[in-house]
Amino acid sequence: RAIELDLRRALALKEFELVYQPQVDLSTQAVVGFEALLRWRNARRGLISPAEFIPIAEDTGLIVSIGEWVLRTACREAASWSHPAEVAVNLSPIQFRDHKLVQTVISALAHSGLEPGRLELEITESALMDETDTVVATLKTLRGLGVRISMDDFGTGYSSLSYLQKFPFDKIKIDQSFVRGMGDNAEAGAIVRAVARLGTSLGMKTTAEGVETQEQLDAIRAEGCSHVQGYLTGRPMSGADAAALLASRG
Ligand code: G
Ligand code: G
Ligand code: MN
Ligand code: NA
Repeated sequence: RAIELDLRRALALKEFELVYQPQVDLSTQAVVGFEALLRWRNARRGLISPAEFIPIAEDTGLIVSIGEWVLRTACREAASWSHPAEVAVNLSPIQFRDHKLVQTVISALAHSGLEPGRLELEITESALMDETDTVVATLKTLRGLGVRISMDDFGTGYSSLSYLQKFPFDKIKIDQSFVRGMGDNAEAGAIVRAVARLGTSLGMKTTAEGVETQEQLDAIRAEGCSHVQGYLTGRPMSGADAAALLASRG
């Protein structure tokens, strides 16, 4: 496929960039971190969403080298911030099949000088679906480095709860679909509340994702989520803007 050929050249042509979306601590209202989100800017194709090219990168195995670039870049940019905010990086399930994943993380931390506690790795439960024991062992090794581990898109898969029992995640990210549903149906609100409580009981932070309105923010605060990430509290922005936002806090 033509897009696959373009994707193969994208790293060498420096066509990738990261944008950063603020993560706000609801107890202080402060921006305490950013999620790094990958963007591909191709001369002919324009700006391509990761939803479009990540699946191709996964099918072709290109995700391993792209993911390495994401880790290195996110760590380097975060290390340059004037405040010790966290940076969250999404990991594809395919990256867990790479035996060098732990070494890649160690190397990204070492080269950037980023304190391990400031790096958060987001994984979806699909990463845990196959070879659960191996993936859990890798997560424990990563945690041993001091890195934090989040479960992303929580509630959208089939067996999220069983994975919470297999690995002590630092944070649960409640999928946007539940936040979006809160206005219209009582069930979505009840689920957000239950997950927030589950997180509290398990000693895990809970981030509500995709919060776009003040009403949603008030609701997720009332339900007991510890963090929020969404267009209301900050759109994804350039690394320079993220650095400026932190610096403006003085
Ligand atoms: O930023 P946006 O909402 O368009 O992202 C769409 C999807 O792409 C989300 O599911 C997000 O987790 C995923 N994504 C964004 N950046 C990365 C990345 O660096 N690596 C991986 N594996 N997925 C990413
Ligand atoms: O799968 P993951 O949670 O990593 O995906 C995050 C994606 O959600 C990013 O692509 C980001 O652009 C998008 N996103 C972040 N906040 C909002 C929001 O408030 N509304 C919508 N519709 N999308 C959001
Ligand atoms: Mn994510
Ligand atoms: Na998510």
